[in-house]
Amino acid sequence: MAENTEYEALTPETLAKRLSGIKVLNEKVGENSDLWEVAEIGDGNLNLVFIISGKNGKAIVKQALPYVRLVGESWPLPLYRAFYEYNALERMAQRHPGSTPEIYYFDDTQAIIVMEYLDEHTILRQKLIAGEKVQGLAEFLGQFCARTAFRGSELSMQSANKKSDVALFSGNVEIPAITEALVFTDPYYEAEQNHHTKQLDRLISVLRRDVGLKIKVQKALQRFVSNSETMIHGDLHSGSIMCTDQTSRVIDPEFVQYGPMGFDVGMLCANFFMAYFSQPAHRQSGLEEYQEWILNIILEIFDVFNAEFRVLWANERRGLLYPPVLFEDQDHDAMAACEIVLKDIWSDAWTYCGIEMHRRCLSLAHNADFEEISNSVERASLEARNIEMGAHLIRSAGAFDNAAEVCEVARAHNRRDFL
Ligand code: SR1
Ligand code: MG
Repeated sequence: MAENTEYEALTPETLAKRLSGIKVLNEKVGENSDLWEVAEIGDGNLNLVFIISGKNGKAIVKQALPYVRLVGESWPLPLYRAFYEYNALERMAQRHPGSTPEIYYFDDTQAIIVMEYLDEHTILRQKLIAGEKVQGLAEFLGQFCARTAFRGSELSMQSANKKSDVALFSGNVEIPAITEALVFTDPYYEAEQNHHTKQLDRLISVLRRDVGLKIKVQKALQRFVSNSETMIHGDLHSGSIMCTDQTSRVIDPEFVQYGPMGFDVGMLCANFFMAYFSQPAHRQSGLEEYQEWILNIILEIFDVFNAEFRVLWANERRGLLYPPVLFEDQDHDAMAACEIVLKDIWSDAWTYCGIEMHRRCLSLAHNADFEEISNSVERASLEARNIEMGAHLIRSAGAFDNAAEVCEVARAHNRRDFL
């Protein structure tokens, strides 16, 4: 890397000169950095993302900024998140090979990760807004969530490795703090940075007066901050997944921490439910068919997650939890224990799902599924369905036996007018 020993944000003008000495970029993009074309394509809330094109091909350079891009320099954010993201990507690649972009290079001081350019991939959220389908999406995501959950826990890891990994990631303090505030706390009171569609005023005020619901959310937050059972992506929404028509990859795990097994899959399902509820504003033709396709993704994620988790339970249970010496070796049914663990994961997941559905309409960082609806009356009516469904999930999370029951609740909310 360049001679800079102090952090300096890259620009499209400075990037080629500053990164010209990185061997892997010379291989992947081209030897003569004067010929590189550089564009800044970051549209997320936090970082700079550059695409470099050259004679040999393309690469992505992601650089953390020392503040929240969405808000500005008034909200400082540590650069060290790039270190955690890099380590998370390495572990995800081990736990689910091929699920993430290949990492070419990492520079701690400059908070830079150089990675594979995912040719022809676009952000899943954009595909869902555009009504596009992705083959194998649910299978990929169900397997990703199950494998990372299982293989990052003491069901699989040796205790010493798990403990040192928990210690490593526990340095990632300020980034999970964003989730603790924006996801779990701010939606439920009039926090300064919140905003919402005006027509939702009354519905939101009723929601914020529901003490029982707030307690359930706080209990979920308690588990989020204190239950370090596996390494979670921490921000697995449809903007953290890139797809072609047939392949998918997970990106952006800078919100990584050790946390509850149900968190990622719950947040993921929330983003499909939000895509589902927002669809009437994005299309008329084929609306019902596409909405059902989205619900089927959730059903399939649930089935694939459970099936994969059972396979891992049967074949890879090498950690200290539920050891064969207590079950198989004594002719006791280990799979019955697995079902109980799965039931708890999904009860947690539906709670996190409901909370994520709330925060994207009530807190600081909304999502394009709803934000791109310019007619505020229409947006409010669709967001109202989403918010009410979120509340239903938080209140009843433990009562669902399967995703089919949850999807039925979504269909019922999709037919109702809550304003
Ligand atoms: C201030 S950051 C806002 C949101 O963007 C990230 O992608 C996370 O979802 C975070 O909550
Ligand atoms: Mg992100």
